[in-house]
Amino acid sequence: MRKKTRLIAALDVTDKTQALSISKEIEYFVDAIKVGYPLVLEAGLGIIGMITEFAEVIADFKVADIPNTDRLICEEAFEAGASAVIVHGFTGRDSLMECVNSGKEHRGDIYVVTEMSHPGALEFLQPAAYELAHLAVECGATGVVAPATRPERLREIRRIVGNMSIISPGVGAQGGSAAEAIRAGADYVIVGRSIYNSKAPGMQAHKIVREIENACDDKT
Ligand code: OMP
Repeated sequence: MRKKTRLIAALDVTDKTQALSISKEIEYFVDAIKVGYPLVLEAGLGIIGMITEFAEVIADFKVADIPNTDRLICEEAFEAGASAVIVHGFTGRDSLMECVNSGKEHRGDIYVVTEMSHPGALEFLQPAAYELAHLAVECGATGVVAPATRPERLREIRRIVGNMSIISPGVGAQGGSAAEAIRAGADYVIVGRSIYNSKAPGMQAHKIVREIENACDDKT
């Protein structure tokens, strides 16, 4: 993924026309557009290829199954045009390795969820988050997903994964701040509702990009 604006837009809308018009409006401001079940279940897998006209697509399928099923899902996503797939690591090393291998075969990226950004993540995922980060490193994933809602946890996950890429959701609607996530070690922030529910998604994306730029300046 290019690293120009460090903004990934999560396009969780369920209307294809709206998805394409927002993609066009924000294309200049994003390094990637993340597409998941809400849009794909409504518009079909072909929507991934359509959105690649505007930006690289990350397929957020949170893949979490046995190795064979995981490989089949990753293949579908890459063959539809996605350049990255988000997967879970809690299914274990064999399942995750199958995703990583599929990524290598398709020259695509695999991002592994560590601690999720929502409150419920404290129940099961938080206790395992650092182990999941280690597992992502050991399996050779491209990067991890870590919470903008808990910068202190993000900072620790950065320490564990070294130079590995971190993409960080939870900015805006979930209460996290783009600037804080970047300062805590995120390479990219993921923003959904604050952009796609805005009356002017392009302007909103631009505003977040400026916030990220300022945070990067603070770090140097
Ligand atoms: P907003 O809360 O609307 O900005 O959307 C956040 C996006 O990031 C959604 O597409 C979520 O599914 C996704 N996400 C999280 O919010 N938290 C996580 O821990 C992981 C993800 C993700 O894997 O993208």
